[in-house]
Amino acid sequence: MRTAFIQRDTNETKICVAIALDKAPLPKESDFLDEVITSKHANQKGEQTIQVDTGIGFLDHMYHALAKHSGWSLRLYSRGDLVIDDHHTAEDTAIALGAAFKKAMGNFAGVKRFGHAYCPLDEALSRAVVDLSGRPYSVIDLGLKREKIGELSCEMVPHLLNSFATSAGITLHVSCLYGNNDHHRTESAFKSFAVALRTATALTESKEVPSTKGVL
Ligand SMILES: [Mn+2]
Repeated sequence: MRTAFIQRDTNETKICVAIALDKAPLPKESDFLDEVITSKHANQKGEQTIQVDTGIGFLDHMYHALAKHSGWSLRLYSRGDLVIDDHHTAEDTAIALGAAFKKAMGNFAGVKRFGHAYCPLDEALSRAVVDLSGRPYSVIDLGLKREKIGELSCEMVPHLLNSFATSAGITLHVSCLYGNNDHHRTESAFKSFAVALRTATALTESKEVPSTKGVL
């Protein structure tokens, strides 16, 4: 069962993340979040349960899209120092989510390892390429022009994708190739990341770790 539950508490943010791949049930320790997360905008139950509440609406929207198109169930709850700005919450939720993903993936045995995807959103098109390499690295080029989308600073979008890649120990390249609308550019980037991850994490028939080194 590729699932994980983690809590990450600092003076800046308090975060709980539960993740389940492969349509597995979410870890029971996260059930209390069902009572806590009452917002409607990133909250769905069906084949996938996805409940996200970071206190930043557009960030919830992006994590919702990431979970949905990666095929995850996800509960992510954060309360942070938004009275300062969005920086710690955006960064720390990405670190926590990356750590939960890494924990759920275990030793990365029997996965495809590589994945890539192009996803459009209307006029915008993004490309993501993922290698579950164990080598944290990212190249993110989104070309966002606005200062903010909702309450999320545009400068935090590449930073949080980098934070996820570092924490998860994956190599991630995401580019928005074109598009006029920054909401569309960002959402197409998250969707392409999700679809690439879904391919990379897909299970093969093998029980081996897909590396010439034998470990990832
Ligand atoms: Mn949208």
